[in-house]
Amino acid sequence: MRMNRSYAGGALVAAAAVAGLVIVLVPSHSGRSNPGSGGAPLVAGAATASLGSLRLSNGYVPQPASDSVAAAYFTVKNTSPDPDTLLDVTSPVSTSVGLHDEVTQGGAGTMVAISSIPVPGDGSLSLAPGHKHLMIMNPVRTLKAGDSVEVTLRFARAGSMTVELPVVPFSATLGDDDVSTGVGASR
Ligand SMILES: [Cu+2]
Repeated sequence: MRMNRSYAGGALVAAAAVAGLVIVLVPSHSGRSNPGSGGAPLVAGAATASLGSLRLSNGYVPQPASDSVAAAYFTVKNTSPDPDTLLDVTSPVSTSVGLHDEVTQGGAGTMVAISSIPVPGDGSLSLAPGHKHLMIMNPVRTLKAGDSVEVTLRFARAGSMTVELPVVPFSATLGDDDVSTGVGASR
């Protein structure tokens, strides 16, 4: 397991946001990937929520290693044939919640800011370590396991969904081949 959370990377993202840049490349804050599992280890006690034909599950925030940045993950299943789009995310704990993806460049994981995330019709959108994620910059309070983070997800078709994401110990977010969560990680 590698934890390459980069404080400098967070500062770069914040600076780029101020500068109005759409795409920024910064060092990855999570070197973890989940090949073969679809990238979404299930987490015990994770949040669920529904809005129209959208159902959110496995929502959580791994307890961050830094006070300056945290990541959030969830899956949204769309039971409608009509596609939707996650446009943006807001939270009372941060004035800057971004949508990020991770790509591999020159063998190193790198984060890239993305402006929206599609939710396919009769399909799902999955945010997971090593893949797409929410990036919560400079939370107004220290996020510790047992705490929760309210986020409001704004979708183009369905509207806004507010959900409380639990902050969980980092060990709880490992895949089923790393540690038993009691839930399993089959997909
Ligand atoms: Cu990120």
